Amino acid sequence: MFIDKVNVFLTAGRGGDGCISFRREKYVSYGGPNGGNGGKGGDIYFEGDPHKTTLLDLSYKPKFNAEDGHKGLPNDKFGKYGQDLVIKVPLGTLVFKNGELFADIKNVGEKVLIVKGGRGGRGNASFKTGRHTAPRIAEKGEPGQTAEINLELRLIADVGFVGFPNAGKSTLLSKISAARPKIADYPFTTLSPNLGVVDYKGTHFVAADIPGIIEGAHEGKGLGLEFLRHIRRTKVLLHIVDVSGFDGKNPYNNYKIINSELKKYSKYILKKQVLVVLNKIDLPDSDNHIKTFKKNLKDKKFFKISSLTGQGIDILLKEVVKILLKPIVFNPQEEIETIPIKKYIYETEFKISVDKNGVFVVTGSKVQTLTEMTKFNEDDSLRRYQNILKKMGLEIELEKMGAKPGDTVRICDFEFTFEK
Ligand SMILES: Nc1nc2c(ncn2[C@@H]2O[C@H](COP(=O)(O)OP(=O)(O)OP(=O)(O)O)[C@@H](O)[C@H]2O)c(=O)[nH]1
Ligand SMILES: [Mg+2]
Repeated sequence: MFIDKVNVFLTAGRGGDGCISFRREKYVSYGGPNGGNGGKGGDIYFEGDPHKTTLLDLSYKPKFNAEDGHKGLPNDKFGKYGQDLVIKVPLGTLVFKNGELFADIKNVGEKVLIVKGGRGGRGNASFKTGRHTAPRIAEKGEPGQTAEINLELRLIADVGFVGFPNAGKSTLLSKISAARPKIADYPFTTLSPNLGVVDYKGTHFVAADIPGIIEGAHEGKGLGLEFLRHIRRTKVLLHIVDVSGFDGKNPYNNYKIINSELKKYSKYILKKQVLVVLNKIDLPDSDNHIKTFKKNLKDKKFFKISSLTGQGIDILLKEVVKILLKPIVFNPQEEIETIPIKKYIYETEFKISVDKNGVFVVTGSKVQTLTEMTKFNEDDSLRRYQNILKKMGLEIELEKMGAKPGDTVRICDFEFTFEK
């Protein structure tokens, strides 16, 4: 099955907790602190894999977690790092993180860090200072980053085939490559894109055959225009027309319908090199229809082929290769046409609001991380926490908002009583 859009939820590994421990040796009554730091949590990456052509396997598993970091240990032993998770994706995968385009994985082995594992919590050995020689402070590990990810596949092909159903797109692909797409005498035989590698006298290129388009596709008729995203990055389009008129329709009209559907999909798509390919010239009525094309296309070049007998294909491929060998510059607008523009949001260190019960609720990622990394059952840790919040100006801000001693302040899942 071909799946080209998938949502997954990623959670990087949490950092390991720092350790509180003191040296215990014979004849040494006051050993110093020796609790090690926790290990970092595992990161999650996406990596381009040339053997993948669909996002199907990711659709089975909506949630991915990387390993948590291990706890720090006594004797200054650091916790082990959590293992990174590398998720393989097909080339041409666009990664949207929390709704914004984050990465575009185009190359073999290209590895992109998507969510970072949390830092390991500091052990008490690292809190030792000249004044504070026996700290009972250690941090908990930092939570790993999380993100909702939408993946969208845009196949990477050099040449794309477009046209009405039954025009012979799949037949052509099977003739010029080793791909074996389904071919049949009815519309919508092809339900998802097929890729094939073409070797024309030593020049290799990838061709993509996508499902047929019909009139009204931009309104969702037939299979719609969804699959056109897979030819957006191609350098050349072959517009394949059944020129036999066998189905009783006028081939030139069909040609115009496809062009108008393509235009409705994107204003950039027809700026590509498009080669008009009149197929099925082995059938009797084709000559008449070819004349219509000649008249209407004027000096625009077109190619006459039979995907069945192979006639004319060599001349067509020669032209395709000629175009591919020229450098092609993509319009960057083209890529982002359907992609939302990134918005940057400035976040203050914390925000305070008052809920309906008069509780002061403090939010903000910095405060949240600090809270999640604090061991509240250790007095020294708690004191350090209070000091940091004070330095951030939380106390002053709370007072400005009208907090009085005895009021409740909530940070994450913890409630505190406000006092000066
Ligand atoms: N006589 C003749 N028949 C052809 C030629 N090319 C394709 N056909 C036939 O036309 C029919 C449709 O061919 P497909 O290759 O499945 O057409 P398609 O464009 O891929 O169709 P969809 O997948 O439905 O979009 C099949 O019966 C083919 O055998 C040709 O050059 N000459
Ligand atoms: Mg087909």
